[in-house]
Amino acid sequence: MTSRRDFLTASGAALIGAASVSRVQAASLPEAISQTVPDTMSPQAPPNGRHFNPVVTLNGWSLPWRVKNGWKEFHLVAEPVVREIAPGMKANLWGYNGQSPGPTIEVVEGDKVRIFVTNKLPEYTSVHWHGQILPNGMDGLSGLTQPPILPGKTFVYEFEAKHAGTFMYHPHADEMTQMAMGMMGFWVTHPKDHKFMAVDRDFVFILNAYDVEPGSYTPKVNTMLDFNLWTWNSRAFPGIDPLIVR
Ligand SMILES: [Cu+2]
Repeated sequence: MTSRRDFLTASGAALIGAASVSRVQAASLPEAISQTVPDTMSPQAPPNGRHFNPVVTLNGWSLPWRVKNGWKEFHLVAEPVVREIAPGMKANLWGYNGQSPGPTIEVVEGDKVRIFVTNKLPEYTSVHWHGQILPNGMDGLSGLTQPPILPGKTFVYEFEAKHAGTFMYHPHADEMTQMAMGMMGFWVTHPKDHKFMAVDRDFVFILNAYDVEPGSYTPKVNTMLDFNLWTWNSRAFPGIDPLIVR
C-alpha cells in the first residue's frame, strides 16, 4: 500500500518533525502513515513476517510496518487530530497518526519491534506499552525511565514482543490531559501458532469517555466523572460501525 512516491513524501515530512535525529537518520525513518477518516479498515493479511489472523479495529485501522534487519519498524506520530465522533460532530482530540484512538500495532510473539515515536504535540509526551514485558528503559514513563520526548523530537523504542495478548499503549506524560484528549491505541501480539484459539474475527475496541460541551469542540480535561460522551473507540451512535464477522 506504500508507493515509492508516498514514501519519499513522508520522509520529507519526517525530516521537519524529527529534530533530534540527524538528517541521514531521519531519511531512514519508516513512513509515518496517517488516516483522515474514521472508517473501519478491513483486515489486511500480513505482507511479510510470520502469518497471523489480523484483528479488526472498530472505526479504526492497523499501522503498516516495514522489516529492517529482522526488526519490525513502525512510526507513530503523537499529534492533535480532528476525530469525527459521529456524522455531524467533530472533536479536537489528541491522538496518533491522524486519529484517536491511534492505529493498532499488530505483531507476533517473539517479534523484535522498533517503534519510532515523533512528537507533534505542543507539549512533551512518551509512550507506555501497557502490559508488555520489556527492558525498563523502554517502558515509556517520562521522568522515570526516560526523558520526556519534547515537541519536534523522535524517540525510538525497541523490545521483543514476549507474550501473546491484546494490550494498549498510551502516554505516561501529563497523563490526565493526554488521555482525556484521546491518546490511546491498541497493541496486539498474536500467538506464534496462528491456529491457537482461532476465531472467525477478532475485534478490538475500547470504551472511552469525553466531556465536550454543546457548542464546543475540545474535551474538558479536568472532568473525572461527569462525562457526556461515552464512546467506542472515540466514536458514538450513529457513527459506530457494525461488527461484521463474515
Ligand atoms: Cu497503562
